Amino acid sequence: MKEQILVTRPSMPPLEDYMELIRPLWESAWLTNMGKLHGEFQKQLEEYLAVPEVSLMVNGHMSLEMTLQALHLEGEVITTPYTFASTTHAIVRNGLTPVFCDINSDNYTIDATKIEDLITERTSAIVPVHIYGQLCDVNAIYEIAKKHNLKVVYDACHAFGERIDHSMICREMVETLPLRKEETGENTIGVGNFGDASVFSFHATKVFHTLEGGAATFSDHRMGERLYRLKNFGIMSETDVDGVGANAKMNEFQAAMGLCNLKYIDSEIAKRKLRIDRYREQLEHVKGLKLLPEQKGIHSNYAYFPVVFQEEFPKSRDVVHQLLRQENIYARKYFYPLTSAFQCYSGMFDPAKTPIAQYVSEHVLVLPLYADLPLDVIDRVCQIILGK
Ligand code: T4K
Repeated sequence: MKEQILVTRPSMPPLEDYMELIRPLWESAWLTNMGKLHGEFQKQLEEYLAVPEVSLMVNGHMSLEMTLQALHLEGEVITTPYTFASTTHAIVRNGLTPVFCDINSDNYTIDATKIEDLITERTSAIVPVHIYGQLCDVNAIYEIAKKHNLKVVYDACHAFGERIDHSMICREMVETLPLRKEETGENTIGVGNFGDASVFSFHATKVFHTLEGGAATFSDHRMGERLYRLKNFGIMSETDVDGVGANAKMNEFQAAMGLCNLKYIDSEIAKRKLRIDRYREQLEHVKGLKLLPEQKGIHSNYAYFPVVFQEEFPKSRDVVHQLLRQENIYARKYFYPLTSAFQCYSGMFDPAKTPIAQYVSEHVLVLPLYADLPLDVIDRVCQIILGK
């Protein structure tokens, strides 16, 4: 039997790097609750992501759940069903009602042209997802949110470290950005600067990881204060608890892994690009196979390689999935089923109301992709798909 190939494999920094960072923890015995490594990681991350503020969290899901809670939202939230369970669950677990908007067939992000039709007097926010690291139509979403006075929280769990050329962003929104081009001299904007906040996942399976972990990015300092309370039980001092918080703090071992991985992130992304290029060389322009577009003006992190198997292709998604499995290669149906079709939401939503999302979800397969994926495995995957 050939070696098992999974859809992803975490990037591991040199063990010595990690040991060096965690060794002092045996002396200090300070393991969590905003320790020294937590502080250092937060600072380095603010710089790398080019955002004004970062609040570190135990994982991406809690980053989203707490950020929504910090905004004191009510009623309905417009979002996409084409995502991981977390996005929809975070909305529902805040007592809010998700209203599902269809996605666009080009890059599978929320179709901004369909958002306004879903707005009611109960709508309080929009939660779009930069799915697979594809940038949503941030300009249109900005306009809609401004017009209807809605909050926007981006699920940027797939978009770690992405940068967008200034020229891609509407002038008015650029004016509102806290880190201005004139001050930073940068020609690009970190993806975490859009909306009221963005949330990232640093799960083991992500482009960048801290074992488990996540963060919210934002520019309003009051958001930072609220998140700090929410992630630490609402504790202000030993005797002062002024909010019904939970526990979502990042610990020192996670922060140490983050500090290590941050050193290598650019080369890891470069290796991913090489692998995506290899896939593209063989699968691009094949009739019936739809690949993600290479978005102009966006510095991608090459997070995922989804392929949509359309009817014109001789094999269905499910057949290819099975053929790969027979070869011990585990591609994944990210994201099937739609979150609106989950058993836990049975009878509450109609997935047929988002037909493009439904179609993509039933035809998509995410192929194995990670920084050290051998190139000959990619060739083998392509041969199986193309039936050579
Ligand atoms: N929003 C979006 C849009 C998201 O995609 C996610 C997470 C979130 C929010 C929430 O962020 P977190 O709270 O998770 O930080 C995986 C990940 O667990 C999840 O983080 C990710 N999205 C989702 C897309 O993928 P599963 O259920 O597919 O995980 P699992 O255990 O099947 O692992 C996937 C593959 O990775 C396997 O083939 C094995 C490999 N793997 C996994 C782990 C845990 C490893 O090689 N090493 C490992 O340590 O959700």
